Amino acid sequence: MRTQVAIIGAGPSGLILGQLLHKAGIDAIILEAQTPDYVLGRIRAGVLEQVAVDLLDEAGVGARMHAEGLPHDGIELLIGGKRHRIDFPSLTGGKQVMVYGQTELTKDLMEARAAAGLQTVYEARDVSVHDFDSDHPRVRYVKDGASHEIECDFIAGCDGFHGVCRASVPQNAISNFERVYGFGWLGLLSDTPPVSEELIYAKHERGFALCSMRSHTRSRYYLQCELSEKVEDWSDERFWEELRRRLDPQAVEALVTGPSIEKSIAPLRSFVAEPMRFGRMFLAGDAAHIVPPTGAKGLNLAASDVRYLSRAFIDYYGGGSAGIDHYSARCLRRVWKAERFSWWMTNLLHTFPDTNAFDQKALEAELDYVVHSVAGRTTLAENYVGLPFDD
Ligand code: RFL
Ligand code: PHB
Repeated sequence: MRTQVAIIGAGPSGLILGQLLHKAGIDAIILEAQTPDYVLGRIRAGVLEQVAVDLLDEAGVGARMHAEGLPHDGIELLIGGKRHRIDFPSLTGGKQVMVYGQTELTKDLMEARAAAGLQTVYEARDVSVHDFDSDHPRVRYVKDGASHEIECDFIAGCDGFHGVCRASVPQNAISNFERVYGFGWLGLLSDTPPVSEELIYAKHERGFALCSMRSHTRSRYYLQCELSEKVEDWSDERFWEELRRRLDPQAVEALVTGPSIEKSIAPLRSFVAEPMRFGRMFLAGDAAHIVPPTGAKGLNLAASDVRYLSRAFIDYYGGGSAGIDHYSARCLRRVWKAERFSWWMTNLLHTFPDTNAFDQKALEAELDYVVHSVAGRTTLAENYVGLPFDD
């Protein structure tokens, strides 16, 4: 088998890249280890930056997002029992974000791919990448017990944090930067109306809480929790009780509870691998970097990487090499700003067991500054809605 770009992974990065390449007339095959249902069953991100919305429109998959997604003009920070609204349009020259679940986005991309008759191999086992430091990279995999090999011009490693692409790079060719936070988020999804029209990020001495949503009838809530916690120990009742403790009386009164549809714990981590190009293999999305979810940047970074990568391939097949040569540096500039923002939001809003009294006071002053100064609010808003691209 031969293709121009072999894409490993059918998460958001792989699927968006596949769609953008298709629009540009570039051939690609996607290999995915899991089944479509498994991929759709992963409840993850919910907030899209304007630039990600624009990219999905460009990829031709924006129709349902515009019809069913919820444009948001701001978020609320609940600090010391008091709410502070961050108004995006007035602070960023008119920008908004779009609340639309990763699951829905993935579904739209899968359907567009199927409708265009594009090839995705689900349940591809033992995927391995070869000779990406030569002009003839190859990818091998096993499907239904039979071995296959794909010859290609490029490999796109869109296979997430635990994927095979980054792991196949020689140790001396890659640098990893990492920060672990020692706690996680316990998430709950329920078919109940959201507690508020906008997202509420709550700082509380018992731990951070987030009130988010997927639609007017589906809510997503998170509680900061210990890594040793087990989902089985969190009955729905216990979750709702703990959430109430971390919210203000107005939210407690408005909160509609109900049975959970999904509950899971995700550890918080910051991670960046540099560079993001190894010869003819390129890493994109979670394969190259992880952010703690506090800044809602994970999915958005995946989209911005594949935007750069699709342009790099289009440039290459048009006879240029600047796009592929600058891919890594271009991505990393934006990645590190989102890493910094996510780390900052996480530090600001979570409870850390080892914070000393001085640091605690300095943090309170910083929060006071952020919410009460236009410059502070602007910094938060500008990063939250998404920084502009270089080009
Ligand atoms: P994904 O979504 O992990 O997709 C990678 C795909 O590659 C497949 N794969 C392989 N395929 C073939 N061969 C192999 N050897 C393979 N190894 C892996 C996997 O099955 C998978 O389908 O990465 P991608 O596309 O880069 O997209 C990134 C986003 O999914 C991610 O950044 C966000 O969802 C991060 N994230 C969140 N971001 C937010 O902005 N807000 C959130 O609330 C939020 N919650 C989360 C999250 C990520 C989580 N993870 C990764 C554990 C919650 C969780 C639990
Ligand atoms: C979500 O809705 O899952 C969500 C929203 C905002 C975040 C993180 C997660 O910062």
